[in-house]
Order: sequence, then structure tokens, then C-alpha cells
Amino acid sequence: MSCSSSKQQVATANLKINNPVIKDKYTGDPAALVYKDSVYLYAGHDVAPNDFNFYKMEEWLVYSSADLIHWKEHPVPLKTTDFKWAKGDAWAAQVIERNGKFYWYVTVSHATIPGKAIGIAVSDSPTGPFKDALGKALITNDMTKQVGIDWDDIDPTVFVDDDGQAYLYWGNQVCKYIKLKENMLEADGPINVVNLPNFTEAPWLHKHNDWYYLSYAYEFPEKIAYAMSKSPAGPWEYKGILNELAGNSNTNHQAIIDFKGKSYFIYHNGAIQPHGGSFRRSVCIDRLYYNPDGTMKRVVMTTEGIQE
Ligand code: FUB
Repeated sequence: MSCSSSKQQVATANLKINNPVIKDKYTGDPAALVYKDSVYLYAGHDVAPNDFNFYKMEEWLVYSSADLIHWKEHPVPLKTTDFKWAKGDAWAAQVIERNGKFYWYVTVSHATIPGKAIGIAVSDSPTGPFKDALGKALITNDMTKQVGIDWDDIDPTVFVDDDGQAYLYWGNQVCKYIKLKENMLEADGPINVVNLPNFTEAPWLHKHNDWYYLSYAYEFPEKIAYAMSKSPAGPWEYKGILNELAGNSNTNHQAIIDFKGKSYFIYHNGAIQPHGGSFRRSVCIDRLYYNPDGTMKRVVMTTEGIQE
């Protein structure tokens, strides 16, 4: 079903209420891709019943926009059942473009290796359809031993540096990264650990001007904090809190982009009432501002969101 701008926007006296950006479905774990003149917004589809207090997610959704206000929903591009080796849980994910192909790094539960795992889907279009690129997981729980939980291999974020080297960061409780080969499908070297204060999950790696930024969910319930570096491999210098508690959702999961000369902070909260909350989440977008020294100003979460 398509969401037209007229359905999505609610007029107030002077400003339109544009947050959450998707009002007819629950959407969590936003990731955004800037490609040509559009932003593609990818999110997990929260379908937990109102009396069910955990994640219920079996597919991801994709929306596109040329202005971050008017969004078009596309057909469902990817489901957990598209990974034959997985057994559900469409948790956090990110899409990146390389050489005209679109690679989608996803979290799912592995069917035979206990725990969460990271898989890769690929498409010729940012809106899909996507198909399993490997026929197996890239990362499984038995590859990482830093903590004794089975959900520590979640929330992939992927980034291709100016020199062509690709990086995949991920983790829960412990942040880890690998370099990826140019085919985007294989690790190029060992798994490395990054020490970040109060790291919970949801790393997002981005570059702005000549700085690299590693933002992440901090403590639980989650705020968003960040670190900066002159290299996508670190060392990372912790810079503090970027976004406060959402309040109505114990997770906040951010994506950060530059688009048409402005910077944006994309996140989720539990704003849709009466049943929205930690397991029925909604993607929101607000402006992000940098200081002259490259640090980021604290985000102001708004109801109005992005205006014309
Ligand atoms: O959506 C399931 C999990 O909740 C994600 O993987 C985490 O980042 C948190 O948002």
C-alpha cells in the first residue's frame, strides 16, 4: 500500500506534524541510503500484538522520498523467509550501494547455529526485490566469544571509505568490526573489538567532512552516544551523548545522513498511541547540526519533524 503525503501529514496551526514519518505501520531500526536524488528508508516491521511485550518482526520495509517529508512505500523487499538458513526475527539492518548493486546486511535468528546472525541480501535496485547473496550467514554467534549471550551478533552497519575499503561494524554489549572484501560478501581479516563506553548496540558508521563518526545505543533504556576518529578503523575518541532517551521506547536506534546540503538524525520511538512503545515503534526524523570542530550538537527530537 502506498502512503501519500496528504495521508501522512497532519496540519496544525502553523506547522505540519511530520513525526513519526510513517503513521500507518509500526516501523523500527531505521537505516537510510542516499542514492541519486532520493533517500531510501529501510525499517523493520514491528507487528507485535498490543498485549505482546517482545519484538515480533518477520519482514523489512522500504520507503523513498526526495524531500524527507513525502514518502512512498514500495512492495515488501525482503523477509526473513528469504534466508533459508534463518528462522525469523527481522532485526536491525542497513543497505549500501556499491558498483550499481545494493547490499542489505541484516540481523536474523539462525536456524541451526544458536543465536543471532548477520546475513546479506543483494539487489539491482534500492527498492528490491532482494535475494540472499550468500546462501549462508556471514557472521554467526559461534564466531564471537567476548560475551556469553546469543544476541551479541546483531545490528550491522556498513560503510565504504573513499579508498574503496569497506567496513562492517555490529554488536550487542561488545562492538566489533571486520573489513570486507571488494565483493562485499566476505571478511577481509579478523574480527576486531572496539571499546566504547556503555555500548549497548546499534552502531552506525558515517563520515562528514574529514571526520568519521561511530554512533551507538548507550546504556539501556537507550540514549545515543558517539565517538569520532580520523579513520574508519579507529582509534575512536568518545564524545558524549548525542540523543536523550526517547522515553516511550527503550530503544532509539539511529541512522545519520547528509542529504541536499543538510544533515539528519533518523531514529525510532514509541510515538503512535495508544499502543506504540518499545515493541511497536515508529521512525522519526529531525535535523542534525555539527559544530565547527566537527562534534555533533545534541539532537532535539520534535513532533513536527522536517518542514518544507
Ligand atoms: O529491533 C530489534 C532490536 O531492537 C534491534 O536489533 C536493536 O537495535 C533494537 O532496536
